[in-house]
Amino acid sequence: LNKNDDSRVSRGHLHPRIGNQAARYRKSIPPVEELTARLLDGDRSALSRAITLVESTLPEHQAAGAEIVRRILPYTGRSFRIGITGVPGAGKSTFIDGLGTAYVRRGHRVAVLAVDPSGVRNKGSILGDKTRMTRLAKSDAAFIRPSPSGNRPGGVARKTRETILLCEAAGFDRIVVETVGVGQSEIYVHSMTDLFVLLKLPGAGDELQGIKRGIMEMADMILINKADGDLLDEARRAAGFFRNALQWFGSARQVPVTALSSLDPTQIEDVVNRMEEIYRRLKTSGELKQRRDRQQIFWFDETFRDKLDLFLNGDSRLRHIRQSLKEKIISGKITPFDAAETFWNAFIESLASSRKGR
Ligand SMILES: Nc1nc2c(ncn2[C@@H]2O[C@H](COP(=O)(O)OP(=O)(O)O)[C@@H](O)[C@H]2O)c(=O)[nH]1
Ligand SMILES: [Mg+2]
Repeated sequence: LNKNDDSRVSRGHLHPRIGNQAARYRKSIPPVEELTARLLDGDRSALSRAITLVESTLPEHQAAGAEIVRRILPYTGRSFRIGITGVPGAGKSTFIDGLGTAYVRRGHRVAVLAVDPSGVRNKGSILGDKTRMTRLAKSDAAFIRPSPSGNRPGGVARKTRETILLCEAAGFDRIVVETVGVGQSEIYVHSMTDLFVLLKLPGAGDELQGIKRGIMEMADMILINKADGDLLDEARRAAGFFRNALQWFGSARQVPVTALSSLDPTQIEDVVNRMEEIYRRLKTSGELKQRRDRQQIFWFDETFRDKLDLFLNGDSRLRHIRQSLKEKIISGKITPFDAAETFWNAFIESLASSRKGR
């Protein structure tokens, strides 16, 4: 299936003046062959360029980006993908700065990416913020890229997933994806990483309330951050609490819980050792492959659903029919089941006529 086949869906309603824009930008796209070769050579500007294409809303750029991803696919998959989630202020950027620096010291090349579907930018709260990752930002062996923008969370996350592949092809072998728990973002990041880490603040007794449903099932490792100074005792207590809580949940999985100060490089080293141990185990047991296989299927389903939504919302007739059916359901004029049947038939009709119109 060619991704380009569906570009007309978004072209129709999202970018009415796309033709002009595409013409203006056409010249500025370096040939895909050249960009791919340079990227595989580890050229950072080619990597940035390719990511920009993947993130673009212009169909022409998207097509070029998709083509690059297709070409570099054989050179991907050989990194350890680590997801980090936690509320703002939990210390994610500080921790990632330490984590990345430790990895660079061990000879790895580290890429830090972010998924932030909230769309809140330029407030100093940008994920993947270089000002918080001062040590890492200076390193030649590190690449930091903030969250792509966009209003469809699945779309935002998919771009990051493709960016992971581009980074791997460019030689980055430790990929860190940061997110805040907005909407579905945790599910998305969990679905693109090998190890999903929950970074927690030392809670004040209400640990469970602060935890979104499902996060305990998703986390592969829980770190209680800021275990230093006045918060040391509180952090240790929280760690104990979580170890117990995991038992109550009856979790069959081994989820390590550690109190940590991200300001202490020695403690970061310990965490890195533990992460690497898990990575080795995942690889040798075959779990890594299984997990990534499941993720591939998740993204297939997710991307298809997303395309379907785009189609449904992009067709004004369908939008109208759907809305009036909903009103009829509420006023008791039609059952939800009959309404779904009616809408299905309208959908099939639209699909057929859009095929004919091409
Ligand atoms: N005492 C202490 N402060 C920390 C620690 N980790 C982060 N911080 C501080 O917590 C604040 C928020 O950290 P930041 O990394 O920006 O959090 P993020 O929003 O999750 O990325 C900053 O002032 C950090 O210096 C830690 O382990 N101990
Ligand atoms: Mg941050």
